[in-house]
Amino acid sequence: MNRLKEIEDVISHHDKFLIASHRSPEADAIGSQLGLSRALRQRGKETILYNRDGVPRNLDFLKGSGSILEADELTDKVTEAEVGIVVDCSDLDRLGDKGKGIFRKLPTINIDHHQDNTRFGYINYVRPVAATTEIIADLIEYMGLEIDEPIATALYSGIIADTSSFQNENVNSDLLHRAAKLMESGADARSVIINLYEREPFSKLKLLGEVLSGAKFQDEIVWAEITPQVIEEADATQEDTEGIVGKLRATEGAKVACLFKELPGDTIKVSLRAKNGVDVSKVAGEFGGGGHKVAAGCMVDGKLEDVEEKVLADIKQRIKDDRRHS
Ligand SMILES: [Mn+2]
Repeated sequence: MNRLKEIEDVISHHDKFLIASHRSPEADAIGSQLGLSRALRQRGKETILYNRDGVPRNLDFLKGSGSILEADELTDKVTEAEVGIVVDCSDLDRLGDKGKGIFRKLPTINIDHHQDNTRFGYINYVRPVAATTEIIADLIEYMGLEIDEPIATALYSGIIADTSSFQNENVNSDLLHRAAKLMESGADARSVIINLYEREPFSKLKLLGEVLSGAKFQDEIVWAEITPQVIEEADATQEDTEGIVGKLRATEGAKVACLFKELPGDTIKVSLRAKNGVDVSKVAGEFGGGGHKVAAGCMVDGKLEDVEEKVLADIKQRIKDDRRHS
């Protein structure tokens, strides 16, 4: 049976929906939540929106962003929800403990584009397109609902974020057609760019400078590290560390970029970006994480230098194997 039809059937037979996405959300997560919620409301449905970490500051321009509840704002109201919809989230663990507990008890529709999605829903609609908001747009159209200006802007944000403004390998003509249609529906493309890329605090620039000055480049791998001390010295926040790994990837001759971020308690957050072949979701998978071919990540317990050594060795091997096969 057609998945969109299955989802539409469930939606038409219920009234209250809890819509969630992964922790530390970015524009594809929040845009999918807001776009879908607004569309369901057109159909007279009630929606509750949840995200463990709330909405990042740079997405507060999206209409309805104030209605997304964080973990400590989730009240008993949530228990009234009949159906859960999880968007842009590969695994229930990524909802956070509270969210996971709630969604385990709800019949859940899982709408996502991550290739490593664990199919945790009772309906799973997983398509390897560039952004989950593309799938949400298809669903809204399929249900015969209107993509109005706020929905178009929310969905367009997801496309911009997950393609790095149409720069990634995942860009194809379908995606560009979808983006064009969203603009026809009123998506405010300029304000998406301003909010996503031109609202950075000065502390972020300072932090970027610090981190890049310590970067290393060897064997087609470029990498850098962030320690709590560096963040403190730049007077920066954890949020300010977003996007740094993308700058590393710009290096000519680099096949893989990695950022090693030391978190409290000897845990290292590893962010990976690739170009020219290597599948970094496999690297992340090796260390208990996941993601996409060109963008992935994992959390690894251990000392910074040990984790660096292990992860870099794994990447080096893959680059070698890759060369052998091509
Ligand atoms: Mn996404």
